[in-house]
Amino acid sequence: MPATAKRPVVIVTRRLPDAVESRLQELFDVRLNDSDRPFSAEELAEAMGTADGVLCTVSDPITAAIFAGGSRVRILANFGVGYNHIDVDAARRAGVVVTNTPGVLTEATADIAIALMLMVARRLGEGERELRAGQWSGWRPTHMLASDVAGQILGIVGLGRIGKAVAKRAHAGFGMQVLSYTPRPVSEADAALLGVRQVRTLAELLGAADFVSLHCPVAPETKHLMNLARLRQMKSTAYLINTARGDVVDQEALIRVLEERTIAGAGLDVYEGEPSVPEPLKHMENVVLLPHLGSATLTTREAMGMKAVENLRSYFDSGVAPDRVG
Ligand code: 8YV
Repeated sequence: MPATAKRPVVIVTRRLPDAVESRLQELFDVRLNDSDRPFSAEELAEAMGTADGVLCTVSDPITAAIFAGGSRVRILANFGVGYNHIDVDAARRAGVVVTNTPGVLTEATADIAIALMLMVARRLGEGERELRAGQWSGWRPTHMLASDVAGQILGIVGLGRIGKAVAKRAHAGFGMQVLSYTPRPVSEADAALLGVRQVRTLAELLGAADFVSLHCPVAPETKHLMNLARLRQMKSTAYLINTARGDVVDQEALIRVLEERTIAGAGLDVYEGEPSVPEPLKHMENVVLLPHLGSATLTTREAMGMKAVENLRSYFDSGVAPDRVG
């Protein structure tokens, strides 16, 4: 961009790591959100009307109505790989490009999936709560006996970047037998490298796995993929792990199978209707609840931010955004 050119106006909906905010200030006429308060629907609509680019996050539901009043915005640079909070068809109709940040949060998110498996199976949240409450009476052979992780069967639903990174950790690190169900199977050679056996049906995976870990995006085909019938296909000793999106699981059905002990427990990082989390889940000892921390390391959040910045910069300079999804 020539130094004399008028700089594009970019509105950023949430606080970002310092390095990312500094880079945005270097490149654009940027409006940061120092208060970090989420934008209301009215504020989002206003941003569409006043900015050339909006850097948004999962906490901004960008519905068709947001574009209704007409828009100046040309690009929505989403900070995150999942973009189900953006009505991409409405953006396209409004002539607005949508981008995401793939690749840079794979390892951090895979780590959290493994952490949830360990936490829920080994009763780590429960143990820590007991100790902090002053209820730990000391070591004893029968205290808080839990389930094994090493050597168990892990079923991965969706073998994209994050699913593969979880498979590698589970197979190489924990000696787990890894099954995967994915609409786009990888080659047998790649599956062998990952230590994964690809199964043809979700039912086969659900019936065999000790842990079912979700790694698919939300789309019409995957909304409530884990419904009551599918949850009931899981083993009664199995755990459900969700670091993908809350909407992939029918949350009411999950509460029901947990209450009925149809499955052994769940480790969740994402919810339907975040940040609200249903009360019954908060009272279950066999459930681990994290506040959407999948990508929450400083280096990852910086890398995500820099990717969003690069999408904006490249689009304003050349009309091409590297991570265009809509
Ligand atoms: C992000 C995520 O922190 O990238 C994603 O899809 O779920 C998270 O890691 C969040 O989406 C930020 O917008």
